[in-house]
Amino acid sequence: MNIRKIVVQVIALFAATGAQAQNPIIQTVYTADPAPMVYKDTVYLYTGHDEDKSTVFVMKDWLCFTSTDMVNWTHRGSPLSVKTFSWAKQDAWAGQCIPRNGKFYWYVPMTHETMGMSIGVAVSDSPAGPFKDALGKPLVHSGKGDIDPTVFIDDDGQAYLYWGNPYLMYVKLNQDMISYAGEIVTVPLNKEGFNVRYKDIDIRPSAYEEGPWFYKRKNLYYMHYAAGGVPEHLAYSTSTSPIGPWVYRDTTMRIIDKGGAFTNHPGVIGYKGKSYLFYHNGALSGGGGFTRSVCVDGFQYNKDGSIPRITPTAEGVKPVENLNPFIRQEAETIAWEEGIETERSINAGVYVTEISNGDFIKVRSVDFKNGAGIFQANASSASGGFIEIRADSRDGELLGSCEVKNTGGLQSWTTVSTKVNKTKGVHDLYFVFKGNQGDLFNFNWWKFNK
Ligand code: FUB
Repeated sequence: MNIRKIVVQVIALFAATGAQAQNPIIQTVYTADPAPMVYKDTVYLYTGHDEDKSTVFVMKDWLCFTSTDMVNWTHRGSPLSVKTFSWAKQDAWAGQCIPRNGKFYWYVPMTHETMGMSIGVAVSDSPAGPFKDALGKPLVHSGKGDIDPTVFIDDDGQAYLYWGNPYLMYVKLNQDMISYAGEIVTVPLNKEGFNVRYKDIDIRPSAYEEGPWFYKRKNLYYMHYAAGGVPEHLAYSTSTSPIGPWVYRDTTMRIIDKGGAFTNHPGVIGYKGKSYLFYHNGALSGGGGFTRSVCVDGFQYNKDGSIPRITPTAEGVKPVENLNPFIRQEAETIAWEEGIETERSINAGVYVTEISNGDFIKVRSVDFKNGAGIFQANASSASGGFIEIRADSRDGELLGSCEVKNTGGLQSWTTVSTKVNKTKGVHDLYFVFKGNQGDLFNFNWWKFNK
């Protein structure tokens, strides 16, 4: 079944009302293994992509989303896939991207044609890609479980790549970010460092499992990871040096009982003065262990740098700024939606599609300031329909109704407009789609005029 027709059930699964639900943050597609990156004023969220209806890991590409407010996420498409790497066969598992010297380096694990799991590196001039294989071969292959790379550049310019399951390994990357110096080091997974109770690594460790996430804050190095086997919880260790020794600290997120997946995966950032933990669950309708979805919740470091237990919520986080409706906004900038999907074309880039009667998009915290009077939408259609513009809920005040007539085809884009009731101040904005049966139109971007 198509994800769009079942999304509505997430509310029941993850116990929030439709009005408040914000987690999972992406509803158009299954996402996993979040890797957030703050670059300039924007959060780039790189994720894995679980294919619909998977009963094993079926992961062919990675996705990119952006936000400047932490609640409205813009789908930037799929800038990297297994196909980008001539040597790779399958398994677009958890990676991380980092900027350096005007370029963006994205470290990703995949199954090599002959060697098994290996880590590749892709490079781009833009954080949203497209990315190219930087080497034409794996960067790392130890044969000891080369998955889930995390990358960090220390204050002295030394970059570190950590990764692995069941071992935790690292190398020091060279300045070029696509080669490394020295040996691959295997970190001792002992009780002091990672709460591992067994000396024999082949007996599943009780703590460190996979999905490391490495960074520094105020002279303390943090290693977050998925822990404990199946199902996983999240935990962290700290060190005063980038190469350990590590001190086990605590669980950051317990096993998610309701709507969880058997894996979890941390990604931690600070953004606009707040701290966030990205993770994944199986709470979207049709979701589960192989159809996961990325979520985000906020936390505050304690004064001593320790991290409190973080509770997964359906409500997620609050906006850190309002959205400006007087500049072009992409239709695929979404806080919550029901029924639609996104697609990409050469003419339009990423756009919203598969729009049926009653589907809607919610855009959160839109600041109309002293008032908006005109609504414009860029759309294409082979049949036609209406965009109802509503304030604060899907059946809230009707500000206007913008007709999209047949434009001569689903890739024939036209800008249409309508007058709207003078709307002032900050509101959640709802686009509720109306029309006869079938796909009504495609929706590319929108904008209000004063
Ligand atoms: O998504 C595939 C694998 O599942 C990842 O590499 C692990 O971290 C776990 O989330």
